[in-house]
Amino acid sequence: MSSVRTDKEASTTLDDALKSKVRTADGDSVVRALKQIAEDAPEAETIDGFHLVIDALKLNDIDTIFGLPGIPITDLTRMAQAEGMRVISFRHEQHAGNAAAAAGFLTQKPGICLTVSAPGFLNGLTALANATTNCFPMILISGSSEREIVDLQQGDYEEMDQLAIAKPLCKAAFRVLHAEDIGVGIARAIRSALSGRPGGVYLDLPAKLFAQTMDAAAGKKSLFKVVDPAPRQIPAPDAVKRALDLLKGAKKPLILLGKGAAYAQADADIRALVEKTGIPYLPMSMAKGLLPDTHVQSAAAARSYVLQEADVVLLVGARLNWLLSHGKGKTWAQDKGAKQFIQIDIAPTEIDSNVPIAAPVIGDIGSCVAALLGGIGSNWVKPPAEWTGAIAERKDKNLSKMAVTLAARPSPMNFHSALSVIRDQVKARPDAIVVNEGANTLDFTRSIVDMYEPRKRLDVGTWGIMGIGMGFAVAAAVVTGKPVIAIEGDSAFGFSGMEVETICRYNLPICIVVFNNNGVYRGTADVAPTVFVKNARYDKLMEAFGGVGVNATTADELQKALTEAVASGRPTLLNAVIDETAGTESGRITSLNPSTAKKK
Ligand code: ADP
Ligand code: TPW
Repeated sequence: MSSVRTDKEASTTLDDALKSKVRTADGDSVVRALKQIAEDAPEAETIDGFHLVIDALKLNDIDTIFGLPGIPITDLTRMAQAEGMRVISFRHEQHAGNAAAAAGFLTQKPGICLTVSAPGFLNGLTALANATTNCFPMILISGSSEREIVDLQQGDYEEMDQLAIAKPLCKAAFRVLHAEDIGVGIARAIRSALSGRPGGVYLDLPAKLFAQTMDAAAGKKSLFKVVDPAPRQIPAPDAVKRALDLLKGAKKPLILLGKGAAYAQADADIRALVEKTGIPYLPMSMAKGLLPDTHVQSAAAARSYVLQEADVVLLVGARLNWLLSHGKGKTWAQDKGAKQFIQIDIAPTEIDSNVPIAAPVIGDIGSCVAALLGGIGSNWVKPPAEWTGAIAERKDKNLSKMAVTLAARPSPMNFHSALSVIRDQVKARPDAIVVNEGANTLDFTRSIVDMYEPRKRLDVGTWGIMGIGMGFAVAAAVVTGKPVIAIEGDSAFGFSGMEVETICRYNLPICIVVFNNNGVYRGTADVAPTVFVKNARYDKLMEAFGGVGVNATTADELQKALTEAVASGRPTLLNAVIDETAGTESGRITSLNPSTAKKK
């Protein structure tokens, strides 16, 4: 590492030179002395750590940084901007981190979040852990204090052993100490985030690194573009055959699509697999739109029935976690006879995590689905009409019932009447991206608002985490340029609400609809902790920063304002006034809540 002259070494040399020349000098001779030193210096062209980081990212086709400035990140963001990168600056690091995660999910490139040390780093860490939990590729890059001071705990400004703290919360964590290792550090971070099961990576860059300089040519040589960062993983032929044999023998087969399938961008083959086999399918929430929700084979409107009745279930990029009742119990009617699972996943250790998997197919979804398709010839027998007919019957019944509820226009609005308006708007603009969080607001939106295109729905994901709203919305608008409709519970919105300023600052085409029912879950309760200020006007928040705010008390008002917002592309917040008695505690997952479960 001796070839690298650190800033400290550089300034020491300058100090010594100055001291020797100006011991008795006045101001003018100091300037003259400095000029002389500069002229005497060898002509070698150098590059510093800042530019090596920027060049390494750009070389790997990363063109956007989400972050929040502070020493030394401010300089890095300024230089990145000057070098043509898009820098989106947030009001809180968690939202910058969430934006990076969503960008990773949407683009298959790791989203970058840049923060300062200790508190900034910790604020970004929730997003990093959430990205890892959801299998979204992102890289949290944080500035940090000098190792020498951190390790001796000498009390630096914002001192913290960040690498150690990040390690258990992400897929991989690295630190770069020397300028010539920046290329390798960025490459390892990118490959770790993207390969195999995607996830979050932490990259620790001590402040001192940015000011290090090295010979420009050697610096350039030290950077490289990662070759094939997410290598395909081809499933074993015997695993494919085992899966096909099981599927062929099924009387009541079901395909379950998860957000891994959405991430994989194997849209055409997934659709072909569903349509060629004729097997009914269920999308998990972020897989909605992989095939249009109105597709004849969608069993979403008969969800409980198909989960209970299916005999063979093909999981495509979906884990049998709490969102699928762990593949056990009443939801799956496991007592009625063994249900058999085929599971496509890139992570071999996911298999058997909850129930035994009869036919694991390990590989990337694109390759696995293509291999299954290859084994489905013209002699494929579609599922019995008894099965598909029974599903269709239940679907029709449930959809007709739902249509009546959606057509009602109660005053004040309830979740259904407000969501029927949003449902129509998304139908009219299927390219719009829906961001969704809350409890009742989440559950009702998921079942009522049909999606028509892949990767158009972003939500609270595997953790059911509140606070992703504005970060996800900003990323969706920035990386796709499409209109975004963020459907937010009033509590959920509060977690990231200050980012409306960010939305206005960048003039993003985002329309936020706050489902304002005066509290967490609902506005009436015997316990005060869940109740908010009555009749709050969230629309005024947006107006404060120059966006459009509308207080919508009827479905007609909501419809007009939403249509205008999506058409105009202007930052807009619609305060949708919802009946404060309409929600239930924890939405539809009351069974997870000990206090309400007992009451049942
Ligand atoms: P959902 O919440 O929609 O059910 P999960 O997040 O539980 O989905 O599951 C996603 C699964 O997809 C993870 O187990 C992950 O390993 C897997 N996965 C992600 N990307 C790919 C890919 N390209 N190929 C195969 N499996 C993938
Ligand atoms: C980081 C717990 C789950 S849902 C929710 C909270 C606080 C808010 C529900 O109220 P909201 O929606 O948004 O008004 P609605 O439609 O029911 O009225 N902290 C984090 N994540 C979670 N999940 C919680 C708390 C929670």
